[in-house]
Amino acid sequence: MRDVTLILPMHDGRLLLGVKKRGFGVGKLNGFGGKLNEGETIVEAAARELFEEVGIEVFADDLKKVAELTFLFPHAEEDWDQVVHVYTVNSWRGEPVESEEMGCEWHSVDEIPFDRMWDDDKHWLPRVLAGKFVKGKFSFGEDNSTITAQEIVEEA
Ligand code: 6OG
Repeated sequence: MRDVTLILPMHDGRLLLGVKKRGFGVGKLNGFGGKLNEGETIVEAAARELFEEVGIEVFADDLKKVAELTFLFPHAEEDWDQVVHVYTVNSWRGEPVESEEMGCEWHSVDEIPFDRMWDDDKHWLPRVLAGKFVKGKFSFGEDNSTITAQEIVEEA
């Protein structure tokens, strides 16, 4: 199953999110990230995606892994299934800026608009925001959007 990155920049009790403008998950509010290029490590890919999608530069060491999520789409093509490696980062260079792929909006961690996000986010993101490491597995139904089964394990 392919490895994918998802990065959540955080500052002052707020989370940087963006509306995905094209491709997988179009229209949904999400963190930043995507597939690995050939020869890249997961954190190298995460840093590259952050720069490409929202214009900020991070050191790989500043990325903190906070979750590993497996998403299964039994009603879609097999390449939809993926393992998403989620990181937070609270230190970067540059100002976040909207790109062709992603919008860019700040949200208070107390008021995350889960209704604009993937169905799984309301289950794992609050735990990550509470400082937990989360391992999760989510299966999606025929609409490829609603969760039909889930397992979540929290690690301290
Ligand atoms: P591209 O494949 O377009 O990047 N992603 C998900 N994020 C959340 N919150 N929930 C999901 O539930 C997700 N499935 C994928 C990983 C897709 C981006 O979307 C994330 C990547 O950051 C199913 O390059």
